[in-house]
Amino acid sequence: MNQENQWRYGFFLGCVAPNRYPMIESSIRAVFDHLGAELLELEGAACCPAPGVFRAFHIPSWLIIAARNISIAEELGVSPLTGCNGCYGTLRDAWFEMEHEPHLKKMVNEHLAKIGRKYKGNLEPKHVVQALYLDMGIEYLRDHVKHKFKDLKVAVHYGCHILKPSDKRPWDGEYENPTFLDEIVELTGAKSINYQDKFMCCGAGGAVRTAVKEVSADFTREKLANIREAGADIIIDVCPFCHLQLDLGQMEANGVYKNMIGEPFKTPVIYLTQLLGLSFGIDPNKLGLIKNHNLAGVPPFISIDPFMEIVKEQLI
Ligand code: 9S8
Ligand code: 9S8
Ligand code: COM
Repeated sequence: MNQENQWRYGFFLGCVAPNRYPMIESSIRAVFDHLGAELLELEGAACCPAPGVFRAFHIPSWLIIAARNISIAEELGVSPLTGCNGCYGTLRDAWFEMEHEPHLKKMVNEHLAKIGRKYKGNLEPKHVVQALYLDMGIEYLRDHVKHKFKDLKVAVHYGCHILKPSDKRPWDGEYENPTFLDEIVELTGAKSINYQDKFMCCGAGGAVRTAVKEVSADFTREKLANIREAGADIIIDVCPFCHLQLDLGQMEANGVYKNMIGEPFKTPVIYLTQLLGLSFGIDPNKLGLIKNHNLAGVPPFISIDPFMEIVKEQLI
């Protein structure tokens, strides 16, 4: 198949990246462009809607809104592609459930007909990591590596929805100890270190962050303590909501649990395509790694300067 046709996707942004962490969106665009993949705009796309929130209240509404979002990509003839685990969870679970239960697809289409839309279900929703690892493949990515870190210890955080529920995910049976993300990270020369309870939730998901901040911050505290204990220089994630929790939530954990944690946590949080882009030789400005303003209350909340020092010493 022609490579350029093969790698065309409808870029589903979700809410958190465009509103809170635009550097994530920008780094995904830069890396996909560099790899010769085309990202089409999904005009009029709404919230996925968030799986831990909407699905928990009303499954039919969740399904119909998800199907509407997918149908925007279908009109362009491409798979929806998202860099968010939560959006991936919704789009992929909804797609899977409608494929396996025709009455759901029928119900959804009865509703979509009222706004002149039809959901087909012939295009599989994908995660950015899925496109990189399964569509393009490790060898193709390796061919683009220009610079390698000599000594960078990374705590890889997968997050929940990229792996589970396993029957609706494409990772070929490897769900308890997956390595796909570590393999991509290690292409850059970085070392993915082991840490206690690596597959634990960041604390944000399932609406926990919204409902009970302290519980959410407690998860994050535990996760960050394990990461610090293992000696990680940075955290790598693949979900803007995890990113928000590990960055802004790191500040919150430092506040709420200050008597418990000793020194405040200060581990920089970097999105996968920001790291990969550096190793491909992409301008750090395009990857959202250079701060050119002094506005308060704007992310990253945990300084990434220590990481950029390592980048300067080892990479550029
Ligand atoms: S959209 Fe609205 S809230 Fe969110 S970022 Fe991802 S999950 Fe889907
Ligand atoms: S936010 Fe993103 S995917 Fe989730 S549910 Fe548990 S972990 Fe963080
Ligand atoms: C997690 C999204 S990425 S949600 O809170 O579970 O909806």
